[in-house]
Amino acid sequence: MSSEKIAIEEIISAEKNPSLQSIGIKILNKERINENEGIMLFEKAGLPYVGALANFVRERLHGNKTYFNRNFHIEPTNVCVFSCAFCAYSKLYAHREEGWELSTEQMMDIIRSYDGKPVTEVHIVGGVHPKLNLAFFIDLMKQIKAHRPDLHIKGYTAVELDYMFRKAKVTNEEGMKMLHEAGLDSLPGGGAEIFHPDIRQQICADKVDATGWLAIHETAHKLGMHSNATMLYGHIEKPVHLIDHMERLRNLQDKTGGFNTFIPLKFRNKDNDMSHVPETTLVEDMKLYAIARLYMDNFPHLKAYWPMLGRQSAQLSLSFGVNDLDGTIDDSTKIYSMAGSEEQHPSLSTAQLVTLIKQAKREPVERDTLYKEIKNYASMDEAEMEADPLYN
Ligand code: V47
Ligand code: SF4
Repeated sequence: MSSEKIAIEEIISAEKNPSLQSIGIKILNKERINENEGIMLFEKAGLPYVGALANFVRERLHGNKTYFNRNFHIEPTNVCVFSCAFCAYSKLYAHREEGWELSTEQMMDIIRSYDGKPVTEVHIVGGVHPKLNLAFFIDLMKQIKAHRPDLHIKGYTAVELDYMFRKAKVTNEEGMKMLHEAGLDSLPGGGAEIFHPDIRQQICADKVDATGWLAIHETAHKLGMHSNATMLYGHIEKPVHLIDHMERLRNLQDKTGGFNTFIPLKFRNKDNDMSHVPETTLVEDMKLYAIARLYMDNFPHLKAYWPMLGRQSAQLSLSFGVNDLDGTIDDSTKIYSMAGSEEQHPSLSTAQLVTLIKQAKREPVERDTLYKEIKNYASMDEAEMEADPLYN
């Protein structure tokens, strides 16, 4: 028996609460935990217990490997027809301040500015502009692919797609096929927030609901595309809503297997209509990641989005179930910095990201969007990287 298994068995048998102990045994035996057990972990378990279990699962799945990719973001617009209470964009729009709207040419200039650079993915997400329609985005996909065919396009949340398809009067399947054929490779996980209607009604009542969000992702999976899923945590929701959210995603994943990564997003309270709601503590953040790792047993990867969480907390999360830190990103992700994320100007070079992972005694692995390994940096010398413009 491995020393890791002996160690976790000791931790489980030292747990005084018999119900928590039996959850631990299930996890050890690769059995699925149910909704009540998930809620019990939130309500009764301490961080050391869930943390140790989540770390055990993380290492059983990935060893020390910690993935990142080299990507950049384009936010086509911050104008949005919706009015999510947590969103700094929607507040701006309500007050008609500081709107931006990039033309196709401006977005292609961003794409061209990465010519010759070893990025593998562009992440395109923005507000839901009433004028930017399906035809506009099909044309953008085609232009990007004509310029750089090997660049993976991960674009549009289910919220943007739902609006685009309804406006164009096409079904999910028809619209998704058109975008996919034009060059869209996969979907990001945004717009999921909290699925439970009691919470969704209060924080984002007017955009696509849980059924609609899940239907869009199911359609993408059926067409062979992959996608991610997010969960906006740490505001007015309770454990029952978090578990309900994860349960719905776990069920769809059982059906399609199309999700790559689960990404919990920490609610930030600056400059939005929920500024009175306090943010979660570091202990709560780590506990959330750990429980997510334990509950989402059919999701291969758990990602901490470092620009939102902050680089030190993201580093810590690597001991609480997380095995992916997203990407090297430049300073273009305004939706988070506007809402008060730790990182006002999120930017990390490959060398810096690799160092961050190594400091946590994990093994940095560059991946593409679909988790094909591009390069393992475990044995690469830091001085060598600092000296090479490819990594800076
Ligand atoms: O759905 C908005 C979130 C999301 C706030 O798939 C906020 O790889 C916290 O799609 N506090 C969009 N979060 C982000 C998104 C994403 C991000 C990173 C990686 C991936 C991926 C996808 O941003 C929205 C919403 O949940 N958001 N405002 C806020 N105040
Ligand atoms: Fe619009 Fe997205 Fe902000 Fe909601 S979270 S207001 S859909 S940009």
